[in-house]
Amino acid sequence: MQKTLIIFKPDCVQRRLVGQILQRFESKGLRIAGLKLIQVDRALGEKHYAEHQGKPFFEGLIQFITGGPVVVGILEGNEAITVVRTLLGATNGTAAAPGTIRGDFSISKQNNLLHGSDSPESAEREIALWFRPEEIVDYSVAGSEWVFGGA
Ligand code: IDP
Ligand code: MG
Repeated sequence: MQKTLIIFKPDCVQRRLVGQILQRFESKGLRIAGLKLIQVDRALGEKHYAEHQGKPFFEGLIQFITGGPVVVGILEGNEAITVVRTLLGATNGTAAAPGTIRGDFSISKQNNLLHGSDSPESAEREIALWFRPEEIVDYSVAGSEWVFGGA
């Protein structure tokens, strides 16, 4: 079972889309292993997006991610990293396929509603950056054998 980090970015919170998008992840069968609403400060934003430092959109991205509260969570399930990235769709909301979260709700390159970890290494780094160990909750979801069963 794999864990991945998701961030409902400030546009998602302000547009009151958190609930219906979280429902998509739950419906898919992913387990919520951590969830909280926080105001991101510049230091955390810069650490999270360190790989984009120096790019032309970096400063705008930091202004965006610190521009209002976010909901950050950890989802767990079979192939959770890929599953979440697939549900999110392409980075650019104008190009994301209909049926994906960004395809259905975003029409912006920057304001694309959610972040999802892109590899096992990123997931490990990001989970450690955003969550203290005691905030990550291990429990079994009723009926999960029906969701995760088989090959
Ligand atoms: P990802 O979130 O799909 O992994 P990345 O390329 O890692 O996409 O970019 C991180 C975030 O930076 C994007 O989700 C988006 O919010 C923002 N971003 C990426 N490219 C651009 C751009 O060209 N202009 C403005 N913002 C961008
Ligand atoms: Mg990325």
